[in-house]
Amino acid sequence: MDAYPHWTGAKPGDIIFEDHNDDGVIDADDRILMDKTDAPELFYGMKVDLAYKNWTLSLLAQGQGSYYVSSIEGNRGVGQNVYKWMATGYWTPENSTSDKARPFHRADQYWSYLSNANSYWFENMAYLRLKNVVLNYTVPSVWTKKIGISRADLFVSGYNLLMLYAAQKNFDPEVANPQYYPTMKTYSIGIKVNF
Ligand SMILES: [Ca+2]
Repeated sequence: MDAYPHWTGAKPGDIIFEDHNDDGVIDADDRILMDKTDAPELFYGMKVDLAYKNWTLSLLAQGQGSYYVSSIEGNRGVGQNVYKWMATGYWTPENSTSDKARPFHRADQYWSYLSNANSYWFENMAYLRLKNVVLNYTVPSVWTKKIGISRADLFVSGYNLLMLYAAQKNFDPEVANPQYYPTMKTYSIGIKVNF
């Protein structure tokens, strides 16, 4: 503790604030503007359509570039009400290599988001997700015409199938709020018939 400037009352396992102006004291003069944005730098998407004989496969991936939200914004109850990922693997004397702060009361720590705003709580929401996949089979017309159908397609599709990349993995970066439900996976099967 004594090796580095800290707030009064700091304990092992607390967040370490940077002595940005290097004066040996942690105070309001160590505040700096964050060079992060709270809106994505870009959105992007990729679509691939493949066809082979009677089969088609359509893939859609989408993502967004870096932006930062605080994972601990808003009221989440009192006491030791913390997210699951904060409740395990945190710093203890036996686990002293962890960079995760010890459990805390959301309101009464000097390093809470309410008391002294800091970058510890900000998470990068960049991601790339396999959003939509459709596999389609067109039934050969020599079969369908016998029963008066001009075209028949069988398909399976999936929505929100796979997170290909996420800068942080604690919660769904597309929803970008750990208090909300993550996006749901959806699977569909279907038949499309033209008479
Ligand atoms: Ca300072």
